[in-house]
Amino acid sequence: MADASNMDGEQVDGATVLARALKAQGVEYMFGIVGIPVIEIAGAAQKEGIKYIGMRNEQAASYGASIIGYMTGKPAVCLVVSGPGLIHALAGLSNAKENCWPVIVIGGSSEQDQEAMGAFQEQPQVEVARPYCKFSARPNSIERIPFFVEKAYRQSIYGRPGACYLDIAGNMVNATVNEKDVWSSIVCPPPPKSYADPESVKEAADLLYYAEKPLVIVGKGAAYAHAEEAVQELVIGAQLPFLPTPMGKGVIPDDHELCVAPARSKALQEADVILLLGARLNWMLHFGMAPRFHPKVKIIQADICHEEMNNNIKSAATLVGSLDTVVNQLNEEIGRRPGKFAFSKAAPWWKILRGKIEQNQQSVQKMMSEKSLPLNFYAAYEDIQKLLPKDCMIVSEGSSTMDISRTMIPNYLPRHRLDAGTYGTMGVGLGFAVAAAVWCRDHAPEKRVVCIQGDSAFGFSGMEIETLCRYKLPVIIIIMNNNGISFGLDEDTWQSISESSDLTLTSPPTSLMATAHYERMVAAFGGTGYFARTPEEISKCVSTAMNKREVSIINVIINPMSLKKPQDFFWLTKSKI
Ligand SMILES: Cc1ncc(C[n+]2csc(CCOP(=O)(O)OP(=O)(O)O)c2C)c(N)n1
Ligand SMILES: [Mg+2]
Repeated sequence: MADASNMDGEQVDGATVLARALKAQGVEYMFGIVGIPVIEIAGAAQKEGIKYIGMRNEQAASYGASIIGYMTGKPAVCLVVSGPGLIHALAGLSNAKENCWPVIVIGGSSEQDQEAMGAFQEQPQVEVARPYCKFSARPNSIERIPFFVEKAYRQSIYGRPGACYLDIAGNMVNATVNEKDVWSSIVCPPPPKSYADPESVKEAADLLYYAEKPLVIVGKGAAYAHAEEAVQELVIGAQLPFLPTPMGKGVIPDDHELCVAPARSKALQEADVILLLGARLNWMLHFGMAPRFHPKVKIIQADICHEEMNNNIKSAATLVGSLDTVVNQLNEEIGRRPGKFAFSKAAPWWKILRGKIEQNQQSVQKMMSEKSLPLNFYAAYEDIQKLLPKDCMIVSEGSSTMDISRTMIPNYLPRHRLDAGTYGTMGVGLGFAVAAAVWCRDHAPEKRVVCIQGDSAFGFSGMEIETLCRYKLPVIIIIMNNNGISFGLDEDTWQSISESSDLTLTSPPTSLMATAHYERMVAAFGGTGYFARTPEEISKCVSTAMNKREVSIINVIINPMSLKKPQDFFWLTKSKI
């Protein structure tokens, strides 16, 4: 470390060196919770113009930072204290890793000369973070901090995006060095574009050209890559049936006639050629295996990551590269082919899919029209979705709440559905909502953020309603309250067993308090709460909340035994091998 007394020139402290390095790379947001030894880092970041969002739990802070990465393709920072602060943030690191989102977590850590002595909150933090990170490191001097920042930034967005961790020793935060000795880093350029092998592109075009039952699956990798224009050109140009994954929704609007989401199971089971665009054959797509997929299906994979190719089953064609460029290559190749594709709209494949879509729509229609109280999810969602603006950002988490919202709440724009994702993580919702709302405030002030959560999901990070109110972020939180994790007890049963027995022995492990008034919580911070049981009350509350620019909680009472359609409920278990 430089000795200040012997140096000419400006002295600069470690916090400032770090903040300037982050700013130089283009970091716009820092989420976190401060304490020893990172308070000065948050202050220095603000001084450089990085917006600091103080959260109530590091889990939510790390989720918030990572969703900025997904939405913008640039990492945000999550700033945490040593030991337990970092341990809480591992939630967001692992969630980002599984979802392939860029994020940089920065943890303060104990002083270097107290290493192994039992220092305050001492923890081998670089090692603790490493399993979830593409890069986990501790700068060895203040002067070299910018080198590490650039490397973390670059690693988070190059190749398959992911999480990075930087450990800042407590003694480096306030110590000063001579500014002229500080490492001057390059500003990380955007990820270089990569192209698929033209031979593979030809193979893929042939497979699609001769397919009788083609299907395109649009994943969140396509959304992340901003590939919507190329994907729309491909799907609409060749009139291919498509299916979005939950967060791939909106790359092509859900209401497009080529969307076969209501015939999902049938489409997966019978398709003979499937093109995967930024979607992985993991549990969400039943590993690409029979009986959920046709045993002879030919898979074409398009993905940024080599290692993802041929995962679980052997693909017929592998297109490795940036999603937008790869799809454009495919468009060009398809454009060179004469005549029509085998699967014109009159093809038997379309008849099969249309039949299934109609059948499914009828059964959904039936559930929507059952308006007896307490309402089922479909009936409640019908009234909610009518009032949501087409451009709003939907945050969604829960079990039934989330799965049914996938069908019932349409998305029209890419990167506008933020949900529990590949890791199925409950508790992400409010962190996502804070981040999405801050981003909207700064970049799309007319856009609303609507956060639809189960009553269990809301509870994981419920205190972030104070964060929303503190920063005046007018998020509408809709709690689909069915008294539990997927289901619960009705009010009378709850009342009677709570009076007559020891609930720790008798209440079903899924149950939460019956008809809890979550909406009352927000009044403590200046927001407005609404309680809605009937379709009329739902409509009134949603439209009132939409017309105000404040934090709202709408507590929607759902039948505690209202479940998904049977095929949706067992979609996960059936796929197990
Ligand atoms: C971090 C984490 N903890 C626990 C779970 C297990 N889990 C799955 S869904 C869920 C909550 C579902 O209940 P709710 O949010 O009320 O939605 P509902 O299905 O009732 O609509 C839980 C706890 C999880 N997925 N993630
Ligand atoms: Mg619930």
